Amino acid sequence: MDFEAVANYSRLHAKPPGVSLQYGTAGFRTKAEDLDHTMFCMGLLAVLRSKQTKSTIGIMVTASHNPEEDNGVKLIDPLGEMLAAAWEAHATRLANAEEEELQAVLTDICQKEGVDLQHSAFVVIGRDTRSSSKKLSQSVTDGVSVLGGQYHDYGLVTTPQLHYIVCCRNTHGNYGTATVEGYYQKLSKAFVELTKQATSHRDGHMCLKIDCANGIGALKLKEMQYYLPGSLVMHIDNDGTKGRLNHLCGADFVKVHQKPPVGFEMKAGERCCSFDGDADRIVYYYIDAAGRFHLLDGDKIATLISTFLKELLVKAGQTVTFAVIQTAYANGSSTRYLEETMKVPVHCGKTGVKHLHHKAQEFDIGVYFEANGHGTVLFSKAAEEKIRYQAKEEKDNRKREAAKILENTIDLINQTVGDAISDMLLIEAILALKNLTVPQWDAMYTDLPNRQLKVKVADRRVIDTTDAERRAVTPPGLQEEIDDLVKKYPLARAFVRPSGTEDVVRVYAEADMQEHADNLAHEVSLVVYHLAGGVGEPPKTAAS
Ligand code: G16
Repeated sequence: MDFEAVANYSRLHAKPPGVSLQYGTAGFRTKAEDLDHTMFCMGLLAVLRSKQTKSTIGIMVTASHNPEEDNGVKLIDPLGEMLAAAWEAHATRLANAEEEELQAVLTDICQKEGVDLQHSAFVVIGRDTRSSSKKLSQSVTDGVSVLGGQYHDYGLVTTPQLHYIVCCRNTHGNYGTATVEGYYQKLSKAFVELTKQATSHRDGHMCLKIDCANGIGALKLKEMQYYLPGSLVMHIDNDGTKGRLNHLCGADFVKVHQKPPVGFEMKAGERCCSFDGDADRIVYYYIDAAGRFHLLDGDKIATLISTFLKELLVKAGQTVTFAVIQTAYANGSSTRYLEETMKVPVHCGKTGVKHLHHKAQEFDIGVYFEANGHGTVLFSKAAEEKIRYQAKEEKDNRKREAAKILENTIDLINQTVGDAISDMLLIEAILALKNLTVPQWDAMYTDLPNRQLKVKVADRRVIDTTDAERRAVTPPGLQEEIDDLVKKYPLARAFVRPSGTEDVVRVYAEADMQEHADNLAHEVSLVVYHLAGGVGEPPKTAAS
């Protein structure tokens, strides 16, 4: 390692004084102006990770659902999954090291992780559409180059596209071709095959209005349109030509505020969906004849996909282990429906798809979704092989047809990470195949009214949680106060947790009526404000 060159380059990407960052739920996130040094360090770290794993590593420059002025970065591991937890700690140490400590930290990581410095390193880089992303991705390439790593810059891509590309490169094309075109070809071929048997879309039912959060999703959907059949009519809105990224639009806005993007025109019954800024989340919604808004979030998506897969597995006569993985944000009704009506085992993990992904890997088929619309389905190698074999060799026509649909479903799903485009195509295919309208899908179960709020505190790390973030351990007395408040309302539940992507504490509450959920969320917010060092004005009610 040429430490002198590292030191020289590091001076060009100087660490801003007083900024201390942590590799959080999805990498580093903060104001873009504070990230140049972190980006450089992540270039260095990716080279070490690549040498250690003898694989291509990905670096995505994005702050996903955060506002335009923020940015962020995360590393992608060899099979397209999130960075291993031990390396998250290395990332935090490296990013926070002062210039004179850099050499010691790099050496220590190499020793601890047995990095073979003689091995070559290859890194692929992608970025979202933020105005700060291009320059920051150049800081990443400086870090990669100074340690002698090779790289390929894929430029503007969705986060899931880069995850897909990393996986393709490391599986030598088995997962698909490692290009954005390869991604379009793989998904569109599976979508066309899957919807061949559907009758409904021939009547023009596959018509969808898409809010792209003024982000990268719009660009990529427009490119992908050429690969998709004309029967899928996409009206792409919030495409970045007018509005600001994630501002009053996008999956996070729609989910949290439980209303359509501002200025989004919707006809009654029209099927609509929203992506987030880097197109790794999706939620669906519609308004009914009375003008009421209905949200179909990640829980409803998980339920739809699980129902579809379970029916096919029964038809194909396949016996596999199957589970749904949710987080504490999952609506109580969804968990009850999955467990009691669908008889599907449900597990609860900590927020962050990295946690859900690992749990889902324990099953032949693991469906994981966060309520915010971030999720996917994982198939074990054994289950995938069984399905592919049956799709080819099965003598029973009915079973073979079911296996073929399962096989195309596997190809349509981006198994590396939650992917708004892939999830959207799968949902469209399922609705077409099952001849289901969105109100019919919505009617599977009724959500308990719920409310999410954010509270500003001086240091959100004063809140520590346990039991998959459903209970607060610190500060003292907080959980007891929450328990007392929850007792006031029927069917109520509430929890608080520090966000890993924004400088806030998140509050979630659900109850039998919207008014109760709103009151409970507000009361819990006040408790957080008082016991966890709230700053600024005390939280206002959800209605205000
Ligand atoms: C990221 C993570 C998600 C997580 C979300 C919010 O999403 O990938 O798993 O649910 O942040 O996390 P937190 O509540 O800790 O801020 P995205 O879409 O922003 O990458």
